[in-house]
Amino acid sequence: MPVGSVQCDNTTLNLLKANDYVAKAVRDKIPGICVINICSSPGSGKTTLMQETGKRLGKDLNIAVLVGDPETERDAIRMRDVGINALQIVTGGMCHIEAQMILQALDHIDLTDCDLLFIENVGNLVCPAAFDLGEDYRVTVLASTEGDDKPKKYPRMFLTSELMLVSKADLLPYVPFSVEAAAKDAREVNPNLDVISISSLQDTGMEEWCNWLKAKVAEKKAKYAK
Ligand SMILES: Nc1nc2c(ncn2[C@@H]2O[C@H](COP(=O)(O)OP(=O)(O)OP(=O)(O)O)[C@@H](O)[C@H]2O)c(=O)[nH]1
Ligand SMILES: [Mg+2]
Repeated sequence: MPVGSVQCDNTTLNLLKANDYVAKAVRDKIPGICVINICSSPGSGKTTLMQETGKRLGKDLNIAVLVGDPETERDAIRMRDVGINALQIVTGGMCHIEAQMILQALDHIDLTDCDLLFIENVGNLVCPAAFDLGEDYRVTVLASTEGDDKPKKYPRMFLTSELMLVSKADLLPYVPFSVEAAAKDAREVNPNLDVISISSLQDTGMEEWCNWLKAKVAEKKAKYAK
């Protein structure tokens, strides 16, 4: 290789580097807002969880949602149905959200006085793990119906998350899923991971989850106020 040149042959790494610059632009654009990137497989209960969270915390916190899906506006409509400010990001078939989609979306949603912005990522335990969206925290939802072996099979998702929510906890008596086994594997991947079992339909874990969120919003506000 000639002296003074660099061989750029890793397209993926370069794309991710570009994404990181845009993620920084997202952070700079909404500095005081606590941003939570919710990731999971399709159907683990992300939208239902945000609906129930909005019902509980909507009085205390100003919540908004950006929700990504390959097609349809259905999830944003579901959020608006329960009174939450929401904008759909239609990825046009892409299996994850990228930071530039968030940056564009920020021009189309009113976040005046917003305390907490959820980003519901496209259902997928692989690709979303690679893309920083400018979030403060990443939360991975693993449903009891998916099997407890996922943290070791999709480690990057759990490695890059601060919290794992074991969702659909109301179904635990009926499915072969060990919360202890999933938590043990997940913590072998990421020793700092918090774990909460939760059911949006039966209220299990909702208080712990809402307290976790309130603490993160307060931390962000305190940091921004400095
Ligand atoms: N038993 C049970 N079912 C739930 C729970 N939360 C959600 N569901 C059901 O799971 C299905 C999927 O829920 P969604 O909230 O649409 O899941 P999602 O992760 O947003 O789905 P995608 O956006 O398509 O990835 C729906 O039929 C929900 O009613 C729960 O806590 N317990
Ligand atoms: Mg959804």
